[in-house]
Amino acid sequence: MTTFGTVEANPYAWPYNGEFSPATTALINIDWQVDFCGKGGYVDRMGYDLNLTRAGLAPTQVVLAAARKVGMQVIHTREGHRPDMSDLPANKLWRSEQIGAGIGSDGPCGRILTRGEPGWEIVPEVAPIEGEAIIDKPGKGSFYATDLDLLLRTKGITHLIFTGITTDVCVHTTMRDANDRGYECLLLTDCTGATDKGNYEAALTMVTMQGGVFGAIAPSAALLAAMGEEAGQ
Ligand code: C5J
Repeated sequence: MTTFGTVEANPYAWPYNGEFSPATTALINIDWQVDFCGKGGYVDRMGYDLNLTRAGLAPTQVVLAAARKVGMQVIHTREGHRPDMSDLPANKLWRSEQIGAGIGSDGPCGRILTRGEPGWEIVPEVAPIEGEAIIDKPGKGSFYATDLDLLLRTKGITHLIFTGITTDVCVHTTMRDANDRGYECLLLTDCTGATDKGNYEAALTMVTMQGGVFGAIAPSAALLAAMGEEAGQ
């Protein structure tokens, strides 16, 4: 079984147990959807700066290629609701309407955060390929109301590496839940972004508190170095 040494990470060399293997590690790409980083999508409609949520796309492409090369499991998630909105909590609908981007309402990319619509698709730069699992989730966390945990345990996955958007919402919720479930988690700092720079920075800091309360953080170059790859290749 191929193994790699530790990643130079913060606040500890990741993983805690000294090495990781592509056979037991999954790259989890969270919500790289048009709705979160594309023109006319949900985040754009709310008036946030797309440069912040798009910033991690290019480094994520490099990590994705490296993960595929070594045969690591790659799992993609998408946030979205059924077209009849039967899985949309009333308070989530209300809140999205308050900010002018009502979930299920029509927009330039189709109905906002609605399964099957153009805005709900993963952007082409990091689109899934044949054989990669896609988790469709109605909430922020990727474990809630999905079979992600079942998939991971069935494949014997114990270590998770995260990219995606947004750092402070869906990435954090998923990473926190994963850590509670015993998965050893690493968040790649340049492969994630938030709708607010301060929240992005704070979310990264939160991971590192208490000796790595939710896992560790590292730039993608550190992961690639541990895997014997070079950034930008
Ligand atoms: C949000 C997400 N921010 N993917 N979703 O509503 O972070």
